[in-house]
Amino acid sequence: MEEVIQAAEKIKTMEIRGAARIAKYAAEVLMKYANRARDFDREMKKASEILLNTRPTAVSLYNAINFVMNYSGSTIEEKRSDLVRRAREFISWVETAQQRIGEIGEKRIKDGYVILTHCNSSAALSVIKKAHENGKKIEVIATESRPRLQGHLTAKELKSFGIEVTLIVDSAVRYFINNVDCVIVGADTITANGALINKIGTSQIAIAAKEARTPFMVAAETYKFSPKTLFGELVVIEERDPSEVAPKELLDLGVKVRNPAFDVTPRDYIDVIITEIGAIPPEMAYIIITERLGYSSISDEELRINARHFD
Ligand code: RI2
Repeated sequence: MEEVIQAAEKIKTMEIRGAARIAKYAAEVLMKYANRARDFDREMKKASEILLNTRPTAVSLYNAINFVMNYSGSTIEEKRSDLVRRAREFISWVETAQQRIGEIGEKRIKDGYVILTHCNSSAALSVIKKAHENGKKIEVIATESRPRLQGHLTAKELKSFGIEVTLIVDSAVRYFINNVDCVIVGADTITANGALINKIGTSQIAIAAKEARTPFMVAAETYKFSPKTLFGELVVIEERDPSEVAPKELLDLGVKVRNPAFDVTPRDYIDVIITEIGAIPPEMAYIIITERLGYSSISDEELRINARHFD
């Protein structure tokens, strides 16, 4: 179990981060651990709980773990090989979905576009990179994304692809929004009513974009849609340590610091969600959860048990 605990620590401290990356990593960790588990059901359940109790907001983690843990079989060997098969399937879902999102989303990017992005989203960057690959001359404005500065990762990544990028502080978004042709961000979770939960600051960008009539697009694989919200649960917004925001001397003075990692953008601000199965309006979230993720067949009670199991 030590390796699972270490893996969980990497997710918690954000050494491994990004909604898709943590989901894929959890599937990889479960797959490896399955080869070692002896008291199979009990040990796998324990491992999945440890991984799930790391970051509460990105539903991709919950969906990945549920997907992998939905194994069946009558012997331990059968269960093990079914779990490994499911983990592999999830990992390839992540990879192919991001590629598809790039192909679908890049059609929304015209030659000469200036695109604003926030934080560091592999799905959003897949769209931007694909547009560049297809010969479109584009420029990107990347917000630095306080407090963890994931915008630096975005700037580096785009630069290494040969894409022009300008880094700005988060509070400069409205200053630049009239120079921007479209906004594209990723998602940690999309709720049943089409709201987006993404890196803190996303909703302010959405407001600025709406005011300036700038299209606001979200790139999100279907495993970022939340089945739990269909059954009425609210998304838990992770609050991280104050030390990420303020220096010790300020904290020692007793200054109160709040550090929510995510915020909520209502669906009215979203023009389109680019998923691997198409460019859809946020109103289609319900259909994705029921028909694509298959949660129409699960009873309310089953879902509650499931949710409790992972609490
Ligand atoms: P991809 C990140 O969260 C950001 O909020 C980003 O928009 C989202 O995950 C999706 O990332 P964090 O882990 O899955 O940096 O598109 O807190 O890579």
